[in-house]
Amino acid sequence: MSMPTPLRFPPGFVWGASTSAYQIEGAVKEDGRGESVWDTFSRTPGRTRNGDTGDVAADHYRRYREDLDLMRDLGLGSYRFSIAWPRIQPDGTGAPNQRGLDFYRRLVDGLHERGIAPMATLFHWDLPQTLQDAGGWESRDTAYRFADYAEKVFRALGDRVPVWLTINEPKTVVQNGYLSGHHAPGRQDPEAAYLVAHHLQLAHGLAVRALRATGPGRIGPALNLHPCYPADDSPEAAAAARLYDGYENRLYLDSVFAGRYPQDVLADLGPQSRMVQGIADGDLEIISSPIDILAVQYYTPIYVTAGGGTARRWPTSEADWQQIYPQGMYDILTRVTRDYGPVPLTVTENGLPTADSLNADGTVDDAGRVAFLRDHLAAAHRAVTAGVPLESFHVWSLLDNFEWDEGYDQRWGLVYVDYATQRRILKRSAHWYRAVIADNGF
Ligand code: PNW
Repeated sequence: MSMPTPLRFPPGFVWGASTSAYQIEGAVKEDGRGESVWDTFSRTPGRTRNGDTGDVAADHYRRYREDLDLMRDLGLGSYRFSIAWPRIQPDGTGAPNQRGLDFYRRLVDGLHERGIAPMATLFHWDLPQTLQDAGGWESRDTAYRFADYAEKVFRALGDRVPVWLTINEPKTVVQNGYLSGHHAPGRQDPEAAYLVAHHLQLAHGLAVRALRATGPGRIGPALNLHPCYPADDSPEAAAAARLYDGYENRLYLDSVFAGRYPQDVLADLGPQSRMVQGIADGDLEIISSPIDILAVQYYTPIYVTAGGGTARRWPTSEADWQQIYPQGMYDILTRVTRDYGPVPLTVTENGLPTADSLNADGTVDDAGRVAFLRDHLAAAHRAVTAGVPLESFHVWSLLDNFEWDEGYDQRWGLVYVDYATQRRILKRSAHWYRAVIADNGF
């Protein structure tokens, strides 16, 4: 009888989990927090499933100590969270709100006390509403407002946060916020969308520079990368997949790593597009300021048809946009290392939504999540074996939370949240992940 060979990650590999502020904190009026675009959007009838909002969410702002203890019990080595800009600058500008900073200082200190490394995202989509009213990311000034906010956070927390991530998934803001309109601010305007992309990239670069000017710490972008495959063997599908890859991946990677936007995307947008017109001299130098780490978020592949549409090849999850394809994790990690590396990598999101419920015996059996994570981690392990400098992996998400326009129906957590009582219950996947962490593999 033969046992399967266990997968062991390299010594020192770090195991973590991710969340974001608006999705878990609640307490939207607490301690001087201002309003964000997600408050506005989620309170607009018809925008979110069941009219759900982040008003209460997982009540993490009040229960963070309990959540810190949960993380310690799981054995996490890293916790990725985001800082809510409207807690730090309620109107998006000016002096920082001390009570907002204090919350994150308590959180970060609580992580250190438990031996967990903090990884802080500066922007996970909760733009102060006053800045949106002044044009939001369509306005170049928002990038400079962001740099000012980042500097204030660095000055307050820079001595105790070893890794910073600038903008979470600029592409999702572009595509969901400004193309499909499914996310705040709910626009459908392609010309605006790519100008927003440029300003998000500029904001990223300005924040990198702000960190260099204020102190130590490592910094990089958090990009959701989608491997784009041709849906068939035709040269037309290959060409369409190539351009699709430009919009999905190279727009964000080439600008950061090579200081240029991909020519095929710029040509497709056209010289008169708002984006191309909005690129000022020196912008790409700022955007390509050297980074220390690239955070990769992988959920799904995309299959591109000859006509430039998309096709479905693998089973989808509870999220209609997610096809389950673990090999995509290997493909994207090896690709960024080949094309842009070697750069230290961290996976900051990977996960699956499941229709979980609490059993009568108090357990939550999310076998699908266990299988998903096992298969994606095996693919990440193959990438490491092939030489990819991956230093850590974070599951999306630590807790069930507010899944944006999908509200609370989609549960992405290792830990089940009973919203009626805010009780936390470890799912089967959390028990499994704890063993993976303890063994540095499985
Ligand atoms: C990410 N897509 O969003 C976000 O960073 C998280 O806040 C979110 O909860 C998580 O993934 C799960 O959705 C994405 O359409 C949204 O491919 C959409 C896509 C990918 C990621």
